[in-house]
Amino acid sequence: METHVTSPHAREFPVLHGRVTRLDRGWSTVLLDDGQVARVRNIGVEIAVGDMVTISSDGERIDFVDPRRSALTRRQSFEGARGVRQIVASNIDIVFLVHAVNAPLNQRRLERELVLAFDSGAQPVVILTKSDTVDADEVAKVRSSLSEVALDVEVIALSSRSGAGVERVRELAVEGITVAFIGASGVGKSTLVNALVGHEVQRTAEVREDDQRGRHTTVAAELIALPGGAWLLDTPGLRAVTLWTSGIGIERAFRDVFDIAEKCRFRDCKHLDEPDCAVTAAIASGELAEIRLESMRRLVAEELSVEEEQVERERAQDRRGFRRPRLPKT
Ligand SMILES: Nc1nc2c(ncn2[C@@H]2O[C@H](COP(=O)(O)OP(=O)(O)OP(=O)(O)O)[C@@H](O)[C@H]2O)c(=O)[nH]1
Ligand SMILES: [Mg+2]
Repeated sequence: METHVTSPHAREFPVLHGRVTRLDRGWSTVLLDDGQVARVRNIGVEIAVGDMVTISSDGERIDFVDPRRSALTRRQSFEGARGVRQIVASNIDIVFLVHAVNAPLNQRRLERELVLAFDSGAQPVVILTKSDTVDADEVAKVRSSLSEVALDVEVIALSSRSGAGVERVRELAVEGITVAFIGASGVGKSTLVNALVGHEVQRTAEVREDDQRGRHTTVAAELIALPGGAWLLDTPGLRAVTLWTSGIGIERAFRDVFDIAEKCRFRDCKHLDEPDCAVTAAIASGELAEIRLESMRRLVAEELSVEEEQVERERAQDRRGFRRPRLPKT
């Protein structure tokens, strides 16, 4: 007679593992490793589009989220969400920061996006869309303005309408990698998705005539398969690029200021009225634009207030008894 030994750890059901392609009010759409699609509840776990997840054996909910190798995270911007984060995109390799060439130039917004992008662990690339709407000189002008703040970052000018420049995005979105599009509403993220896929997968809508602002057409982040084998994450236009606590983001995004500050006499120089401050000297000589320093200060302060909000939030939760104090084991 044959002996059968069943491991006490053997699973009764096969493990269901896959990637979250969409979130809708507490439900995740998961593309399973075997190609099937599952809709499961998100209970008790923080889920983001792009996450790799394991589904419970009854197929009802997400049990486990694989450690994220990168995550684009911002502070929730709605009222009452102090100290709460939102993961906009997870497990991404490149984050494209999308701006429209014919909309008012926004260096300050780009600075914020760069902080989030550098902190995410993915590589930022700037995309300048709608190059068909202005002449080549104007494209060059806007490109160089954006490059002033996007240090060491590639800027791709393109038109989803004519197709000019789109090839460079295809070159970067190689098989197996995940790219995300982030930007204000109406800059043309979904139109570019459609150009890359080759047919309409995402809905798009006209911008407002007077100020070129969009109508928040895309309402949920969605992971889309590209023909070449890459994954593309289209996101709804962000109204506000709010910072989350940053690791290296501010330092990377403001490399120019940090490089100059290396030469200050004091290591903890605040660049106010300290003697031998290299930063104030660089501003006086025109080497550094004062607005860069102001901008950086604002972001550092914002980040500090997010940290304070988090501490305050944890305290409030403790007070409400959401989290039991750890008692020593008896
Ligand atoms: N001329 C021109 N128009 C473009 C181009 N790309 C996008 N548009 C137009 O810009 C408008 C907004 O495009 P969408 O793709 O919906 O913008 P979005 O960034 O996805 O906006 P949200 O989903 O609201 O965040 C549409 O009318 C597009 O046709 C382009 O390269 N050239
Ligand atoms: Mg869209």
